[in-house]
Amino acid sequence: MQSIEDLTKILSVAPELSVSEPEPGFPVITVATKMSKATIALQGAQVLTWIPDGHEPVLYVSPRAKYEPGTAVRGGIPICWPWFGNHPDDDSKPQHGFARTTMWELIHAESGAATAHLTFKLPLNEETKKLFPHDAEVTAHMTIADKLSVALKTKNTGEELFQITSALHTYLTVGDIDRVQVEGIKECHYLDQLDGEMKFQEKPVKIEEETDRIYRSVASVLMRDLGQKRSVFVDKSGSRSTVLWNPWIEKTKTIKDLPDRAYQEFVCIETANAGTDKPTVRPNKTHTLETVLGLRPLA
Ligand code: TA6
Repeated sequence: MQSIEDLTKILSVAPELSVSEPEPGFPVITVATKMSKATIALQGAQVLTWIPDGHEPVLYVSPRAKYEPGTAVRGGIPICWPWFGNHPDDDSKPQHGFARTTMWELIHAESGAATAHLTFKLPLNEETKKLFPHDAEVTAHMTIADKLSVALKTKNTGEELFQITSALHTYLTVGDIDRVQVEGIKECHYLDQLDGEMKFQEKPVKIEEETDRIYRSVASVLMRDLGQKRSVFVDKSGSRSTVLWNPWIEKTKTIKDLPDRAYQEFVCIETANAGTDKPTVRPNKTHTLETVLGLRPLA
């Protein structure tokens, strides 16, 4: 793992960039430009917070999140890789893969007054090969300004093709869960993870119950947050599935790193390759999964 000194040296290229350890052994990078502020944990290359200048935070992070190596942080944009959800063949393997609980390496950092660029690399070794028995180079590329872009690149550096599922598991804050509309996934088919049924989204999407759906869609999503009088757009590429998740009242009570009221405060709108959307990465080819977030007035 890179030391605080290593990270400080890499980040010393620009005054907008810094690093701290809110918890021992858990480095967090801070980006503060005139357009926005962000924090990114080295573990999982996980964006924790993103606050456009003059606005309220866009990402939700649980007040009960644990910041300790090896524990997934509840909130921000967890990177689910090399599988989404349960491991396809072995339930004993970690939910959502191992990328989000592994310390990544910061390999590039630059910033101007308005825009910062960070690149992280996932260390893959004999240990991780037990979970993902292929040769790959995995990097996360972030552009932080008045929009936030996270691009997850999986390059096949081996001789055999492989398949992955993955997600940029974005937690968006909402002002009032009862006054949220999610546009862009109407008239799409979706896999309802609660009963395993394929369904069709006829009506505009509202969050009124436990919601855990994999929509078949390549479209951007617009989340209209009437409570905060704003909309958040979730643009994407390299993704044929959009996951919508809110645990609602009862499920939230079973999630120890979420307060009971949390279901009222976030919606996950995830740019994913999930369900039957399982990209094949051929030797020397790269799959890129990108999400771009930003604010829009509540039209
Ligand atoms: O993205 C939806 C989902 O797969 C839900 O089923 C729920 O498990 C959620 O992810 C959170 O997963 P986590 O492992 O972070 O608790």
